[in-house]
Formats: sequence, structure tokens, C-alpha cells
Amino acid sequence: MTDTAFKPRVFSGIQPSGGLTLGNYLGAMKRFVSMQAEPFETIYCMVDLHAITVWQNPTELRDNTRELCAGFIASGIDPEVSTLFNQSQVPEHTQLAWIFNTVARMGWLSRMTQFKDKAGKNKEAVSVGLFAYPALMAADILIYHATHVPVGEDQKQHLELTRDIATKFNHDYKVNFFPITEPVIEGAGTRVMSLRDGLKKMSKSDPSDMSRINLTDSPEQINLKIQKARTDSAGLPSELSGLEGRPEAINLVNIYASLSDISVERVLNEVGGTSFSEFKKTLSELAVSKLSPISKEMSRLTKETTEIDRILGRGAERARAIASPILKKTYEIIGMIQ
Ligand code: AQP
Repeated sequence: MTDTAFKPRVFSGIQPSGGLTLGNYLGAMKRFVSMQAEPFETIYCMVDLHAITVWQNPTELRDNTRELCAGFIASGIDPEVSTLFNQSQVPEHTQLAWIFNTVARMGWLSRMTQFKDKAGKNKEAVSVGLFAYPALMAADILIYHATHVPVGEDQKQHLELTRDIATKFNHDYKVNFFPITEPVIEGAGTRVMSLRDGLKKMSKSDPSDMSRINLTDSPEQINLKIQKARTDSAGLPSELSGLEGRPEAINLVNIYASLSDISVERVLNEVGGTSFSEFKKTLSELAVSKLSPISKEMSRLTKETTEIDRILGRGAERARAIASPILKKTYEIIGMIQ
């Protein structure tokens, strides 16, 4: 249930940790664009401080941040309407994160599956930042008193932790200061899977480039990746029940539904009975028609570095105007002399 004591405000972020994938686009970006309307105020961030929880080459980080900003705008985020900025220009994020490091419990963070997946067997060697990542994410959201956070399915657990941190802070200091944020995880695009393995998330860090569609891929590359996408030997069913236990088939149908803004049921209604090779051809055409204009615009804007930096600087000023009084009030609640 939405916390009605707070003004409807959307926050979400993406790491500038390498090229954007179709997963980022359908699970995040496309949905960010659709929330850019009344009653919401929208704040979107390039979370560069999250990206450095694993090693980033400085030149690439700078380029990736600008490319990501171009990707936001090319996908339809209007920097005049939404506040668009990079995290490290707004120090209030890390200031509140420190406070949340004292609110979150070790046990809570130890249960985060993303940490377990990323650290693997190497827990002793990963950065402290990778472990504390969800406390910074909670600060990113709550420093704006955001009420809604559109994310992909993979971020659900981090959002629950954000709610736990807000609840504990409000309880410990006997206030109703931080909203209990609502995750917005809806539609067919919230869990886009690898094109090579229907049980694995499509991810920018997957070693196989054939596993994902990048927003910078050419029409030929998109076409090739979809043609080579793993499928099973049965054809497409007309009913949802026919997709059970077929992760690769579900994935392609979900991608089609999300790209064309129709329900999975309607997709099956239209394509049920056809072969995968036919369906892949239609899906390729759809993907190219939706992604190519974004890709072209993104590559044009990426070269406009002065303009991108100006947009990010202006966005950071707007973000700080909201974040700064919330941080000041947080310090007051805690008992810090300012
Ligand atoms: N495959 C996906 N399906 C749906 N949504 C996805 N998102 C990411 N992958 C998928 C959503 O994109 C937003 C930003 O994610 P991120 O780049 O900040 O981090 P991530 O989730 O760790 O993405 P990657 O591609 O897997 O990055 P790496 O490989 O660097 O770890 C989030 O809302 C996420 O849910």
C-alpha cells in the first residue's frame, strides 16, 4: 500500500557499469519513461558509486556514465521533466548511507542474494562496498522520500531491505519520517532472461555477448542474436499453460509482449501454432524497429559531451535542492548539532 503521508515521487537508478541491455531497457528504462506523468515527480540517477563496488576503469566509467545519460534521454526521459543526474555529484546519498549503515543489521545484508551471487566463493576478497550496497541503495531512494521505485524483479529483495531500514529508523527515533517505499515491478519486461539460458538473467556482465541484446547493437547483430537464441523443439502454444517448464520460450514471448505493449495472452493468441523460426523473424523485426531509433539517438547524444555534462550538473543541483533539507532533518532527528 502506498504511504499517503508523502507526495508521490519516483526514484530509480542504473549503474554505468557498461553498455545497456534489453533487460535494462524493458525492466527499467521503458518503465521509467511511462511514469514520467502526473501524479508523479520523477528522479532518475546514474548510480556511479554503486558501479565502483566492483573495479571500474576510470576512463570507461566516465564514458559509460555519459553514454548511460544519453541512453536515458534517447529512451524518452525528458531532463526538463525528470531530474536526471549522477549519484557522485549529490553527496547527500553517501551521507545518508552512513546513517543507514548504522541502522541496517549485518544479518539483513548477509542474506542479500545479489551479494552472494556477485561475491561467489570469494567473500573475503570482495569490497566492503559490495556488501554495503543495499544500504546505499536505500539512501538513494529515501534521501528523496521516494514513494515508488520501478525496478526489475532482481531488485525486489533490495527494495524490501529499504522498507526494513525505513521502518527501523522510524521506530527507533519514534517518527514517521521516511516513507515505506512501494516497489513497482509489473509487466512482462521485469525479468528478461539470457538468450542462451532461460534460467539466467540477461546481464551486461555475462561473458557471452550472444546472451544479451545491447542497446548499441546494429540491426544485423540484433537479428543474429534472436535467430541464434536458444529455444526448445516444440512450437508456440496458444495458451499460457503451454509455456510451462519452457523458460526460453517464455522469455521470447515476454520480450515480444513487452516491446509491443500487449499482454502475453494476446501474443499467444496471435502467434500460437507458428514455428519458432517464424516467430523469431517477427520478433527480430519488432526489436529492430523499437531499438534502432534509440540506438541511433544514443550514439549521436553520446558525442555531445558538453551538453551531457551540463544536463548532469543541472540535474544534480535540482536533486540537491530536495535531498539537502531531508538530510538536515535526519541529522536533527538523530541529535546531531548542525
Ligand atoms: N535482465 C533484466 N530484466 C529486467 N530488468 C533488469 N534490470 C537489469 N537487468 C534486468 C533492471 O535494470 C535496472 C538497473 O540495473 P543495473 O544495471 O543497475 O544493475 P543490474 O541489475 O546488476 O544489471 P546487470 O545488467 O545485471 O548489471 P551487472 O552485470 O553490471 O551486474 C534495475 O532496475 C534492474 O532491475
